[in-house]
Amino acid sequence: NRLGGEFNWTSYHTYEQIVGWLESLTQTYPEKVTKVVLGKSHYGVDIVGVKLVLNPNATRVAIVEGGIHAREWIAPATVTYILNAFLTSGLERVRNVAESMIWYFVPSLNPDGYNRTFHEDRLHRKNLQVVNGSNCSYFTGGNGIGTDLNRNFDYMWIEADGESPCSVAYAGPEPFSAPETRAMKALVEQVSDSLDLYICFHSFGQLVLFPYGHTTDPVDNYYEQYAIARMAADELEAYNGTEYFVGNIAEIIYVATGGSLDWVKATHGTRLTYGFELRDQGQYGFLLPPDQIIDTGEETLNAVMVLVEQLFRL
Ligand code: ING
Ligand code: ZN
Repeated sequence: NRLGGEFNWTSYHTYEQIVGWLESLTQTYPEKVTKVVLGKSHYGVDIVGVKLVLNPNATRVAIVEGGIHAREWIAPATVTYILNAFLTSGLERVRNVAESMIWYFVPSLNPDGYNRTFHEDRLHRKNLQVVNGSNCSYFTGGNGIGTDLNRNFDYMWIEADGESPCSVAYAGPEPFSAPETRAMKALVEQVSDSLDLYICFHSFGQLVLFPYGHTTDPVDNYYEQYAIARMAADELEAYNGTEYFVGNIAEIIYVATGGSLDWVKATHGTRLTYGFELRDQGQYGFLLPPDQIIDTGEETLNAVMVLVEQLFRL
């Protein structure tokens, strides 16, 4: 595959390159990797993910979401890094983890926004859906046009923030108004009964987050979610000293509603639901240099392995 052949983790890649690489995987590993089109973006671009099955006896499902926010480039890069490790690592530990579940990897849930950050506005965050009657300026570095997809899911929708169409966290005119969030909703609903693990990747801040975003009241399995997150963060830190904090969303970053993680937890009762704020702590912020992709990928892979090992007590 022309695009797949050039793929690496020493630079960031366009949406087209990522999809090209995913398609190349279905050719290289036809028994293991299946292309999944979750739906279409507002501009009509296929939202492409893959289903990975390394062990036909696996029954429990994990979904790995990246790129819901366009400017957080390290998120898609980390999702593809982990997928690649699952397919190519010679380490028994990595293989055991990879084989223990049915995986859905969605590196870039917001293709329109992501494309825009490559050629127009590096700091765009939302999708590119214009809301009737609003007249947001176009070049704004995060505000401007679009719906914040991570405020558009139907749990506690618009309770916290995001009522102004031009604001950075605009929740949309109604829950699931964005085709991108509806696409993820459809995937989650399709696998809901078997879904045990949902991970979404953001940047930046070096945090492992879990529900909820509307309240600091503890989620049902707070201690399980907390203890496993802390173990994962410890393992991440052990790799090369990158420090992480863990906790409830509302407690350790800010009150936020309508996120995918909270909707998955509240609506589907998924046992482990985590959001990572990847590197860094603000030195480069969203503009994380590409020479940090591999270390970020490797340390984050270590954390993800702990989540799965604890899920199954491997
Ligand atoms: N952070 C996330 C955001 O949407 C988050 C934090 C994660 C909120 C999960 C709610 C649920 O604001 C970034 N950096 O986007
Ligand atoms: Zn984000």
